[in-house]
Amino acid sequence: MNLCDLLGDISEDNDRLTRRFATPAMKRAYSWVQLWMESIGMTVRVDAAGNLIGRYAATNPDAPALLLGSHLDTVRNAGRYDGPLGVLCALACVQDLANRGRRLPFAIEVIAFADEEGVRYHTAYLGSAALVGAFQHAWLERTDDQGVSMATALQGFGGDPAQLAAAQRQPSDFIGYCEVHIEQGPVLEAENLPVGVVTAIAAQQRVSIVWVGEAGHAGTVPMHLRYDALAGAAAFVLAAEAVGRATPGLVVTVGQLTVQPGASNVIPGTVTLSLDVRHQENAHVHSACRALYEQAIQIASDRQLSMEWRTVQHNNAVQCSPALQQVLAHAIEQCGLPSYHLPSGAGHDSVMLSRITDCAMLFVRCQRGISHHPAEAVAVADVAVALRVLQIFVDTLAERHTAFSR
Ligand code: HGY
Ligand code: MN
Ligand code: MN
Repeated sequence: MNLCDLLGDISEDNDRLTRRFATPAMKRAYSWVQLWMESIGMTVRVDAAGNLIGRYAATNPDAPALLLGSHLDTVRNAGRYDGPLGVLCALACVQDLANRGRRLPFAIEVIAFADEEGVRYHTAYLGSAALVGAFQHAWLERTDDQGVSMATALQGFGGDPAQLAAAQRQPSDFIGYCEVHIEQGPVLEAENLPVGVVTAIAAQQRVSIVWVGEAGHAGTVPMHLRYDALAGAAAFVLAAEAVGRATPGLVVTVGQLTVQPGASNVIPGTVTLSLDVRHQENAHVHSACRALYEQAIQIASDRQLSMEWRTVQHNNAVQCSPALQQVLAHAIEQCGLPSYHLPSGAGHDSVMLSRITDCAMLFVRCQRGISHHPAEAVAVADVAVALRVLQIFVDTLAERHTAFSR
């Protein structure tokens, strides 16, 4: 918890927590986590994609690993637990093994993913995509809002754009992946439970939409002669909200909106907005995006604007491993608690990892479900339960692994 606070003060901004992919702030955060990894006897490296990886060897040096961890990057004005809590819980689990001088029939690798949020280059899961061979080289040309390309940022951070293929891991490298993460929702608090087992991660589509009208003088162009890009975008934002409200379980968000030229006395000529559509069922994401695409075309036509719709990323819903869910549930019951299963509306690196290994997630109650906000908070007692559950989870896998390999 102290390290969550310490990492929570390592930011690009003076007055809030923002720690994006491949930034100096991220480098400073890595140095603390690396120190902890080395202090408990882990071998540590940063892979070509910028992921920080510690390995706690097994009795057999070539054994596959149980992968634990989460991400260290954050959104803008973030809370201090979304991501770092999972990395630090994983390290606490390894520290406990090291303190007991215990080696397992499998290694444990703790990974701090380089970019789960996708804030800097608008593609989430950069680090985990590289790990599973899903990294798209075209992403390297993307530039951030200072015009720095991803390739340049990665190079400067100690990654290697030319060696991204080497970052790819094989299914045979792992026996599974487990991530401890705050729920980022109100369910566990409503159920009065400290932890829960994640069943699935919602399908998600991210779209970038550009509206182009005609900039003009705010004082001289009559209303009926305007091609106001922001008025068109605003009509779309309300249409998006209406579509989201029309289907149970669907969430539709416009989180970013930039206006150009952006002066108070100039009619907006160009507006770029982000669209984030999610649902536990793929079909609902597809139909919502279809409906919104058609409405965007209609709005543009009615207002004589041009509209460019660019799908940035689409991920289908991901089911967590039933077998690993059962091991987590058993571990929770061993702590004298009921095992409660719930889906995740938030995205996580398991969306990528599930392509090469079984994935499980343990949610930790967070106060009022607040996240992606500095008021993000967890109770120490709930984190203690999560740590105990993770220990039992690892011990159970070790017992079963030994039993399997006899
Ligand atoms: O957007 C998400 O769901 C996650 O926080 N990246
Ligand atoms: Mn997260
Ligand atoms: Mn997040």
